This record gives sequence, structure tokens and C-alpha cells, in this order.
Amino acid sequence: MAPPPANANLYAAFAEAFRRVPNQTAFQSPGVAPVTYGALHDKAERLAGAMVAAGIKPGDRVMVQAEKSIEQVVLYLATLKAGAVYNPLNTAYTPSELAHFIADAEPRLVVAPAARLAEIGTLAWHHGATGLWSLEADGSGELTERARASAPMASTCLREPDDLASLIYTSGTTGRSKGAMLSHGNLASNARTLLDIWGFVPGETLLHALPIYHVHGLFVALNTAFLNGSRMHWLDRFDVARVLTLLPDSDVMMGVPTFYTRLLAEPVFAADHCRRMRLFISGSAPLLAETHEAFTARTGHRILERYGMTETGMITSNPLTGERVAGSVGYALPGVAVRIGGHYFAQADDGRELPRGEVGGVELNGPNVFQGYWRLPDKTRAEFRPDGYFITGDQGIMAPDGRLTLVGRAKDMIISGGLNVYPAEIEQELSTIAGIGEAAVVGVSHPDFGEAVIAVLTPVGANPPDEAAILARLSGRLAKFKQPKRIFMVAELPRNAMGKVQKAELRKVYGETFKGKS
Ligand code: MCA
Repeated sequence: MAPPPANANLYAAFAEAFRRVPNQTAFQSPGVAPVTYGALHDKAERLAGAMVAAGIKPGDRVMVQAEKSIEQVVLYLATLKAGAVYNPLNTAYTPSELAHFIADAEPRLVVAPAARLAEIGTLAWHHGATGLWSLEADGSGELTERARASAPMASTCLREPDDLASLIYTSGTTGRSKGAMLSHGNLASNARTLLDIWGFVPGETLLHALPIYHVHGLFVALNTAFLNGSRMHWLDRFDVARVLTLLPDSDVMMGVPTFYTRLLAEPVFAADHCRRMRLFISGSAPLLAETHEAFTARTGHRILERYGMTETGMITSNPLTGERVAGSVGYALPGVAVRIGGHYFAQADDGRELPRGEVGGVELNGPNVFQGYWRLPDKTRAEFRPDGYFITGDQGIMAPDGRLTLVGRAKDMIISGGLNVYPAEIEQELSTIAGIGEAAVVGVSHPDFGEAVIAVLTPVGANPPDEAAILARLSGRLAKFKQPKRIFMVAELPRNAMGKVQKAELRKVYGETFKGKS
């Protein structure tokens, strides 16, 4: 008899790991009973059973916008198991931003707190949703009730490596977010590679304080923890006081640079907190060399900086053993080919690889590279070279030994506290406000968020709105992290001879806006 086909469903790999450590605590959270891997597996089987009973089919999108909870993780696992496509959304998105995601993803099931469902339910029905299940911050709601009442789904839906596992929205240069399609093969290959190169060993404890609506907290942290059977200290957000309490009982922490600057801002934070720690990892935004060095001086640990993108998962990493260089993102992951491509952002782009030591666009190929942008074939084609390399939009320089250093971004983008913000989207919103003529949005350095969004505007008419009125107007339309932290009015914007707004000039003029503040 022929052997059964191997199941590329990522949940099949998780289930294998869970079966090895059924009594190991998976999640430990303040004020909540610990959840073992055996219990987690049971919860995922029941919720998958409830989803299938409700008519969720392989390939259907399951959209969720909810506060971080263990039940939301169960939803992630159950969605994979049922062969559906997990589509998490930043909790900061407003209903007006959600309207785009709902129309674009056409989710079959939408999960959110009841209050949010009341706002977006009609639109979701209109776009084909057949289920709206509530999930509150404390884990209660229809989702949990249905799972509790359901029979477990014992089998795991058979999936091919290229079948979609997740749809993650990423902001776009033109203002509209695009859905990055990630397959079971993409996620599994990246997680297995990270498990190996970062040296995870069974019995370790991960301090998990990242949000789980994005690649970092969801795939980089959770997928590796699941394959390893790690125990997790589970925090709903980065609460520095709690982190200080839990660090002495942890082995690994993954964070955005803001985590590290916030720790360093605590005078009591010292090497003793890190006595058990094996590894601190940083990503999602550039880690300043001064933060890197200050952290080493305080704790004796060298933070391991790595580099990734929504579309590709992790791309490069500093080595576990070997030198972790401040300001460099390290070497291509095993199985991932990284090259510095032609100056595609300049007119002289001929698509050829540049010699090492020259600055150019970072491109890569490998099993981690996504399947394209959801329903945007032209956009997808434009981001790939004919030979299959993905064009990241970042500029970098590769040393002769393959070590990569990022030197800039080809795209007009801001990274605030590890979240990408595209000025075009905010400029578009600002331009719809009466009394505003032109708007230019730039990122300037910020001691807590790394970069902060600011807007420079020209007023028109007799009664232009003031800063408070503009922010009030934006608040219903743009997620908080995208809203300018400061707004400046000027008679006119600086322009070059071609009439293009000189954003570099604005960054210079307003560059010290947040100096010394936190
Ligand atoms: C919160 N605020 C922000 C941000 N977060 N403003 C700008 N940028 C932000 N990132 C707003 C809040 O709404 C609040 O406004 C004020 O700023 C202060 O909030 P605070 O309480 O300090 O925020 P927090 O809850 O402590 O969150 C800050 C944070 C968080 C810890 C930096 O944003 C975070 O966890 N970021 C990580 C994001 C992430 O996981 N990125 C990975 C993407 P007000 O006071 O007026 O209400 S994946 C990725 O990038 C790739 C693939 C990769 O390589 O990892």
C-alpha cells in the first residue's frame, strides 16, 4: 500500500510537537490558569470542529481583530487545522480602515469583540461572511462557547506547501494596504530554520510581550515556540514592570527596539534580571547602535538583531555563535538567497546583481518568500524579478563575507515602534480636511518609538483647523499609531526645482522635535 501523502499543513507539525510535551505548560499568564500543550491541542481541535460545523471550508478567510488572548491563539491554530486562511488585524485599526480589509479579503468568518462586530457586521455580511463570532479581551464570547460545545476535529486538513495559511495586510506606498499571502510552506520553512539557527532547546521559556496580529509576535515567536514546545510567559502588552518581574524566570525574549530602550530607561534594570536569559532578539525596526552597546554595558548580553518582512518572514540574522555586530542584520538564513540587486530605485536599473560592497536594493529568493499580494497580480509581478527574486524595497550593502547592513529604504516609509506607516495614506486623509492645503508627512527620530510620524501642512482660507481639531478629525479614520504625534503649519512646503516636496529638508528642520522627550 502506498504511504499516505505527507501533510504540509503547519498544524500537523505543531501537533507532532504538542504530542511530545502534553504536560508542558504552553502559556503562563498573570491571573489566568496555565494552559498545557495537551490542553491547547484539545482546544484547537474543538474550535476547528466548531468552525467546520459552521461551514468554514479550506481556503476561506478567517478575519480577527481582538485583544491578545490565548483564545485568539487557539483561533490561529484551529484555522490552520481546518485549512482556512488566518487573517489577523491590528487592534488599532478603526472601522473605516476595516471597511477596506473586509471588502478586499471577503472573510467567511469574522471574530472581534461584540462592540466591534456591531459596527462592522452589516458590511461583513454584505461581503459574504456567514459567521460573526464575538471574542472579548478576557477570552469570553461566542467563539469560546462554540468551541466548548463542539466535538473535536481529529484530522488535520490536508494542505500542499503552497496552499495559503495566512493573509497579513501590509501598508502600501499608494495608501491602500495589500494582503500578503503566506503559505503553509512559507511559515513552516521559516520556523524550522529559526528553531535551528537560534538554538532553541526543549524546556526553555520565552517571554512573549509582542502583539499577535503581525509576523513578529505571531510567526517568529509563536511558531518557533510551538515547534520547540517552549513555555511562554504571556503578557497582553509590553508592560515594563511585568517584564522586569518575569525576565529572571525566562530564557529568550523577542522584541522591537522600543522594548530595549524602555528596559534601559528603567534605572533598576540590571544584569541580575538577565541572569537566566540565553537570548535577546530584536527586529521589525532598526536597533540603534547606541541601544545595542548600552544594553551590553548594562547586562553583558549582545542583542541578536535580525531582519525580516511581512512578505518573506525572516531573511537574515546575526549569528547565535559568532559576532553580533551593532548596526548589521547579519547573514542570509540557511536556504535563503540574498543579493544586492541593481539600483532599481534609480533610473539606471538593469536588474543585475551588484558586487559585494556596493549599495543597492536588497532582493531575495527562498522557501520563505510569499505567494504574492491577494488579488493584485500586477502589483505582485512588479515586486519580483523575472528570475523569481523578491524586491524588498530596502537598500543595503553586503560585505565580502555576506554580512548585510541596511542603509535605507527606497520607499517613503516610517517605522514607528515596529509598525510600518506610509506617509501617502496619512497625506491623503489630511488633504480631505477643510482648511488644509498641502500636507507632507515624515518620520523624525523619537526616543521611545524610534521614529515618530509628524505632519507639515499649509493652511488655506480664513479659518484653518488647529492641531487639536485635525487630530480629532483623524481619530475616527486612522489607527492611533499612524496619527501624527505633532502637526506644524507653514506658509509653504519646501520644494526642489522640479516642484517635488523636499522631505529630507522637513526631516532636518523638525528632526529634533522629540529630542529629550519620551
Ligand atoms: C502605541 N502608540 C503608538 C505605537 N504604539 N504610536 C506610534 N507607534 C507605535 N508603535 C500610541 C498609543 O496609541 C498611545 O497613544 C501612545 O502611542 C503611547 O502608547 P503606549 O501605551 O506607550 O503603547 P504600548 O501599548 O506600550 O505600545 C508601544 C509598543 C507597541 C510596545 C512599541 O506599539 C508594540 O508592541 N509594537 C510592536 C509592533 C510589532 O509587533 N511589529 C512587528 C511587525 P495615546 O496615549 O494618545 O492613547 S512585523 C515586522 O515588522 C516584520 C515582519 C519583522 O521583521 O518583524
